[in-house]
Amino acid sequence: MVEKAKFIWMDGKFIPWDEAQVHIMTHSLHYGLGVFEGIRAYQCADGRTAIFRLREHIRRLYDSAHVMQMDIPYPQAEIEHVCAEILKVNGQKEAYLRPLAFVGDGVMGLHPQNNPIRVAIISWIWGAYLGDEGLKKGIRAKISSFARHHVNVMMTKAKATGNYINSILAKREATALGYDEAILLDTDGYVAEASGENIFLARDGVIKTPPLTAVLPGITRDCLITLARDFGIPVVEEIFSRDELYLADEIFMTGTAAEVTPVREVDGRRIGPGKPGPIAKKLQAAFFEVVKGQDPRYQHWLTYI
Ligand code: PPE
Repeated sequence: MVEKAKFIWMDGKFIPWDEAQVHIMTHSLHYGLGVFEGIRAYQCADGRTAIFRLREHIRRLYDSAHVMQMDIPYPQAEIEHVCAEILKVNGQKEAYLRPLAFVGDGVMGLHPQNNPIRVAIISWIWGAYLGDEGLKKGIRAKISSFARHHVNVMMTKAKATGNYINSILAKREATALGYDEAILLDTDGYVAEASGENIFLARDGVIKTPPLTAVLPGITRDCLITLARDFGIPVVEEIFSRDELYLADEIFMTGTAAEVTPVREVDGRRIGPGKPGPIAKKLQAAFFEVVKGQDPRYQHWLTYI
């Protein structure tokens, strides 16, 4: 259960958590058109709170809305400002921020041209998405029987609410079979991403991740590519098949919620020695230093509150 915070920002103002309700005729509830973000704020080593890559997340929110032809009725700067404010009004030193834009009520049917675009920002405490043990020891994943969206069926560059039905189907299937996470292939059969994370493999000292075709352009993915290259580890963005995963020395997944989570098994095959490898461990440690403000090279990724 999500623990309630004091306030939620909705349609321009802060209101008590329990009052953030919508009408059943809310268009997005019926047809699944909405766009959202997930952003983490961390308490830094010096005690201050910093939102990680706020500008990039809000930019992606507006990009998603643009793709979906939803006109968010606030300037980007205001949404960024509210993300900082909500942490203050809720007294949170660390939190997960969830901006959500959706189509309100008005007409029904598939042409909701004049229905209002509504916006909410929620902040709650979210621990390790794939478990503390998963972060430390690695998780077990399964290739899903569900394919990731074809690029002309859903708009995969958009973080759209409806896109996530596919993720839920995959996640349910994998967890029902006793795995921690699902890995989805694209409609050509190549590895795409996990239900809520981008995916990377390492073999012989080279990191590989699928190109940005059918996958979400992950902001954590971008961080990991940058950090790896700074360490001098080569990174290629290239398509690859599921058996390359089986043969990897290391695999890890990245996402705002999942942070950097190693994978120790795929489809019953042990990955490398079956525990997090040196590259995943090094990058995970570097990532946590960056988000906590301990790496001077990446201060520009932090918005201090
Ligand atoms: N792919 C998908 C499908 C995805 O949902 C996410 C984030 C990513 C990649 C990584 O993107 P980024 O957060 O920018 O590095 N998934 C979000 C939602 C998780 C949820 O269950 O809700 C997240 O991590 O916030």
